This record gives sequence, structure tokens and C-alpha cells, in this order.
Amino acid sequence: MIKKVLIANRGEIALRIIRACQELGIRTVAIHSTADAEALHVRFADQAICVGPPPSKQSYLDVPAILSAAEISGADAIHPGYGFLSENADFAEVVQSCGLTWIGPKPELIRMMGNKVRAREVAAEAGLPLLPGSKSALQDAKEAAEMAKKIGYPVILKAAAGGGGRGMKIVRDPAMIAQAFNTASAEAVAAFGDGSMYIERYVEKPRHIEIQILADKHGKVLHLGERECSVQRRHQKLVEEAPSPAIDAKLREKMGKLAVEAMKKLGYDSVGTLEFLLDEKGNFYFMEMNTRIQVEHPITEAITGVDLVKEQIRVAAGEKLRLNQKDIAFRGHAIEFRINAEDPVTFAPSPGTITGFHVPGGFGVRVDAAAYEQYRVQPHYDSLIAKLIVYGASREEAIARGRRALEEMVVEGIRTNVAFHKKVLGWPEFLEGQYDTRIVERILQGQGSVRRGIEETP
Ligand code: MV4
Repeated sequence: MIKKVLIANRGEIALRIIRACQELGIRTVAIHSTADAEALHVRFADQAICVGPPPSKQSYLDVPAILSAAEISGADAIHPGYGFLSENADFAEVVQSCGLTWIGPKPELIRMMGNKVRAREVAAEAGLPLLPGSKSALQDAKEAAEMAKKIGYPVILKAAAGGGGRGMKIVRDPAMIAQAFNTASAEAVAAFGDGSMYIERYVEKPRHIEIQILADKHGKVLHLGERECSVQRRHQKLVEEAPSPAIDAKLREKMGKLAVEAMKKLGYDSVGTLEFLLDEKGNFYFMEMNTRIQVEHPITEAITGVDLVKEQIRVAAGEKLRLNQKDIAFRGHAIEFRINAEDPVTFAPSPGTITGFHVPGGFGVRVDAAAYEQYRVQPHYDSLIAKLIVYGASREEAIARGRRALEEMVVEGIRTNVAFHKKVLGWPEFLEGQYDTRIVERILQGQGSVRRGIEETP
């Protein structure tokens, strides 16, 4: 087994990983920037090493500094969390070449899924349903136009190196396709250093559904059901729930089985998430795969009782999964609210000192937070300060508990999106479970805020 894990991350996920390690009897090493010297992950880890100044590039993304910290501390494994280096195949490879255990999937799988054109190819070969679109990267604007004509408008151009909504362009008018291709490709070169593009039929009012996978290094692959992540603003998820109100047991089993079979074919060997679009008719299509633990993993933990981070560490250490698919039962309903330090109207980050902080508690409430009273929210990092996860026997109970818990939440001294979450829990289409990825736009229209769809998103 792993003896000492270095956590190459910060914030609530670093704490989440430390807690899992403590329960497994594994020592922990936190790394931190000078700005995070007082952070909870530093205080709760067995050991902490400063790896650089506040900017992420010089600390949480500084590979030589992180590897030196691993060497100095005698860590035998690295957990990357989410964001930062978590989906960097080169980092995973160098971690392994240093003789350390990488707590994540094989680097080649990270690389494969990082290229969205390649991911589409392998997903198709592995039997996952795809939207009509290009089988490989588009050569030029002419090919984009030919493909679009075949697929039928509207279409969406996506950057192979993009993902998570970055580098996409919707095209509704055939007269615009060549220009859209050239602009999008040039933007992709500027953003990712890779102008490769692909094309798909555009789905108008999709829901974002993702399937949680858990696999070991011995060929066993399980699915832990889906998460509904359609409550997003500019590709930032705000509220997630499990199960999805749009998915029944039959569809869950169908999607889960397809995902498991595909992951078996690929030899997937860690936690991972397959993202799908669900259209208005109930058809689902593979979009992309995330090869890391995700922010919203706790809602799956709540309804399955499986500790995903502990399982992720165990399988990385080479242990066989003790769970079987028949042991995975879905019970009750969970909702996660991402509490961000941001202006409720402009959504601009709102750094500063938290002068008052009280988190809700009681039955069915979990708060994963790295903030505390007198904590200073840094401008250098993302604005997530806490995740509130509520669980109930039914969706109605989870919603009522969410309302109650949000009322208990106190964050003073900075601005947050707590009021937005209360609004979601009063929004009829959310309450009915009948919403799609544009729900946030509609909620914000109601309060007269700036609206931008993905058409205008750079
Ligand atoms: C799409 C789409 C409609 N049709 N692809 C955005 C994130 C990335 N993973 C895929 N995305 C989309 N791809 C086709 N063919 C609509 C989106 C999309 C979206 C997807 C999930 C959640 C929120 C979204 C918001 C806008 C657009």
C-alpha cells in the first residue's frame, strides 16, 4: 500500500484527499504557495512544503518544485486533485518515471481523452453513441462546409484541444461556416497551440449528464450512476444533482452498461467521468471524458455510499475493487451547491477576508470547505470557497433541506452566490426537474443581469 501521499493541489479538494488518506492510515504531504501558508490543507496535512510564490504557474503548476517536494518528504505517491496538473499526461508520466505512484489513470489514457478528436474516435470504436460529425480532425474550411452540409445545420465546431466548453462555435447559416472554421481554428492555435477542429450536429436544448466510472488495475470496471450538471453559467457548473430527474432506472442501466463496456475495452484503471448530452427526446451522445476526480463527486458518494477518493487511492495502489456492480445501489437524492466568492450580479471574483463564517449542519448536510472565519480568499486561485451537499430520501426532501441549509449558511466580508442558489430552489422548472443547460440564463434574465450564451463566448 501507499505510505505517504503528496497532494499537488489546494483548497477543499486537498482537504478531501487528506481526510481520505487519514482514514486509510496514509501519511500526507501538503504543498502550498506563499499565499497559502495559513490554509487548512497546510494545517491538516502531516507535513507541508512551500513550493513557490502565489501565481499557480510558479507553485501548484511548477513540476520540478513539486517533484522536489515529493523527494524531500519521501512521499511515494502523488494525488493531483482536480484542475492544476490533474489531466496533464506529461506530469503523470514524469511522476511514474520518478518511481512514484500516480493516483489517476494511465498517462496514455489521459493523453487520449485530452484530445477530443481522438476521444471521439476511441469512444465510437468502444461502442458509445456519438452525434453525427467528423471521424477525424477537419483538414480545412472546405471540408468543414462539406461535413456541415451532410450533417445538416445547425452544427458546432469544437477544438480538439479544447473541452469543457472552450474553443466552440455554433454555426446556423451555411454562408458562415468557412469563416467560422478559420476564426475558431486560429483561436484554438492561440489558446491551446493546436488548431485542430472537429464538427458535430448541434443539439439545441441539451441536458448535461455524466456517468461516474470506478475501475481497478485488474480489469474490473463499475459505474456509479449519473450526475445532472445542467445548471451551469459559461461552462462553470453551479448546482449538480444525482440522480438526474431526466433519467429512469432503465436508461441509467443502459448508459452505465455502455460506459462500463467502453472503459473495459480501453483498459481504464481509475475514477473517471463520461460526459453525455441528453436531447429533448431522451437520446444520449458521448461528448468527452474527464480522467480525474471531479468537484461534484460528493453527490455520487451520497447516493451510493461509496467513498470515491478512498477507492481512487486504493485502486492506484493496485488493490482489487471489493465492490461489484450489484453492490452499487442508488438511494435517495443529493444536490450540490458550489459556493463561490463572486459578485452575484457581475460574477466577477470577490476576493478578500471572510469576517464571518458559519456552515450549515444537521441531518443530510455535508459541507466541504477550505474557508473559515478570517480566511483570506486569494485573487490568484478559483473562487470556490465551499461545497454544500444536501441529501434526502427524495428529491423533494433534498430540495427542502437545501433551502434550510442555505438559510443557515453565513459568509460575511465578501460577496457570494448563496442568494443565486436560493433562487434556483425557487425556480419552477428546477422544482419540476424540467430544465436544460440554459436554465441559468433564464434565471438571470429574471433579475436583469448581463446575458451571454455560448455564441458570444470567446
Ligand atoms: C454541444 C452542445 C450542443 N451540441 N455539442 C459544452 C461543454 C462541452 N463539454 C460540450 N458542450 C456542448 N456541446 C453539441 N453537438 C452544447 C454544449 C453546451 C453545454 C453542454 C453541457 C453543459 C452546458 C452547456 C452549455 C452550453 C453548451
